[in-house]
Amino acid sequence: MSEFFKGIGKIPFEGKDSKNPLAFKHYNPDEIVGGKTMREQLKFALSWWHTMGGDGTDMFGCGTTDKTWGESDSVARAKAKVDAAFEIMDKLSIDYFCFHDRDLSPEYGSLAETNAKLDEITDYIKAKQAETGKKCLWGTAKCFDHPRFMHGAGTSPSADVFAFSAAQIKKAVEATVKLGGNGYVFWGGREGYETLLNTNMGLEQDNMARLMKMTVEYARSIGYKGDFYIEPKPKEPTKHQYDFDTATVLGFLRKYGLDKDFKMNIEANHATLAQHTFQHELRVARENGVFGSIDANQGDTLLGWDTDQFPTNVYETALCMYEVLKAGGFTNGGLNFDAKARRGSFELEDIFHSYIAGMDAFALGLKIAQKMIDDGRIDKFVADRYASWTTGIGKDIIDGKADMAALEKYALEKGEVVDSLGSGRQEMLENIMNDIMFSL
Ligand code: XUL
Ligand code: CO
Repeated sequence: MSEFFKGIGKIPFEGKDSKNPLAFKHYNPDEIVGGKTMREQLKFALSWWHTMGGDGTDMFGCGTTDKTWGESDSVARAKAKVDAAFEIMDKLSIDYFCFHDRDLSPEYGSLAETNAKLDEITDYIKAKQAETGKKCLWGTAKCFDHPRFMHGAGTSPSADVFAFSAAQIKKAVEATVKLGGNGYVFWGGREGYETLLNTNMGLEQDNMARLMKMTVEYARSIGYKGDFYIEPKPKEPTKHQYDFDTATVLGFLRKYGLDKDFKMNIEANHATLAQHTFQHELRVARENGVFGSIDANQGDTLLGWDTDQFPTNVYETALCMYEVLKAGGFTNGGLNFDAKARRGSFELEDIFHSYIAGMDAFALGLKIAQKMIDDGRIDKFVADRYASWTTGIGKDIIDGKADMAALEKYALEKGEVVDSLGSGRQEMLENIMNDIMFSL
């Protein structure tokens, strides 16, 4: 088997004083942070679509990077992609990968032929996994690419398209189980609308829930033990997507009784498209017990679309890992780099620079987050700020011992309370965060 990245060896950890661009400065896989190794805490995954397939094509121009992997025949190319992906994972010490069915193997003439060719590729991957120990973090079905999905998949006005989507998802779940994946993702790419003038929103949402329920039932029936995730995104490609943000998805899951089956796969750039911070989305998921996995990337705050950049903003990775640690760390989930090198970063070597940048940014984020927790100043401030709920009237309210009349009596006796309020101390806390970050 040929080597695709000849000039690049295994990326070493050289520490923060290294100036070698092809070395980790902060990601040291075996270093213990917060009681676990960094590789266990961070669970990095390669995204098959961007890394193996994305060639820089955009609305204004063709690809700039050759991602044919030296093959013109579809099956040979799909296999070469597998070889190249495993070489990248090995050289970067990445333990996991995530896939869409059609990134592994494209569509052929009929669904039966497409399924048979997918089987051939998943056989090939499974053999590679047995050799290398690399794992699947999650799988999903690409139910948004082909023209048949122009009006949606599970939310299509056409029952035939719904049936086709179910068939495709059934096969994608089987592929995920076959590759040992512990996550199955629904990202509602075209599950939304362009105009309400042509849309039966109630039926579309009922149908989406039906498809999700059928998927859970089928997956469990074939022995799938992992998690199901929804990946919220407010828009793009459709004008409005039903899975707008975590709070909206929670309402949907609860309405249809799916909240015990699904967790969130939170993507940083999707959070900012919904006008939230990445930390906000993670906090909402954590507080509601539905934190699952992360699509790690970053957007550009000056742009209104999903730029899927490799994450380099350490302030954000630190606040992200703070939420992850507070949620008890990853269980079945991990950090999937749903990110691509810029169109101008077209050389294959740029794949390595991109991942090294993202992995080092998250390694730093993890160390800072652990330090924020060990330092304790922020946690103590928050605990003190809410201290009135631990005794007296606050405790009575929480214990259900105070009704409206009792609270009125309390307020009448107490008089004005404004003077008892403490400052929110936002600037002091932001400075503590800087102190922790830059004294690492
Ligand atoms: C698109 C996106 C998807 C999902 C998987 O914005 O994030 O790649 O992660 O379908
Ligand atoms: Co994503």
